[in-house]
Amino acid sequence: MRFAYDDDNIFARILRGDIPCKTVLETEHSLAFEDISAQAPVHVLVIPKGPYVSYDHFARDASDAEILDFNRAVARLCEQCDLEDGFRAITNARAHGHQEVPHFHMHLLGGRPLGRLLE
Ligand code: DGP
Repeated sequence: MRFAYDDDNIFARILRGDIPCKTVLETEHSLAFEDISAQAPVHVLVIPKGPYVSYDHFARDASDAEILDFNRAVARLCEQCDLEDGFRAITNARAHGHQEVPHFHMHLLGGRPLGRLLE
């Protein structure tokens, strides 16, 4: 698969500081910030700082350091955002996944019972 990264996507602009965001956590390779249209009391987007379009792109091409950093950021967010009662981690990819922003991101949702995901 060929992944073409668009430098002008909204999360690239957030990473460059062109657009503000409410930062929840920043690490060497990752950034977490509040989703602009939160679907739950906790709705954080976790993104790598590198130019990856989707989860499969990130998992294939990111360095071990980036992948470790991202996953450790998720673990830290679970503590920082008081998600001990549970959470949902979702990542949408391409058209069938209804991905709107073409920079890999994980939605981390919690703070209330979220119901069944699939019927
Ligand atoms: P997805 O469909 O998985 O690509 O979801 C993209 C999410 O990004 C959506 O929940 C809304 C959020 N979002 C879009 N634009 C902005 C923005 O400018 N700032 C923030 N914080 N979130 C945004």
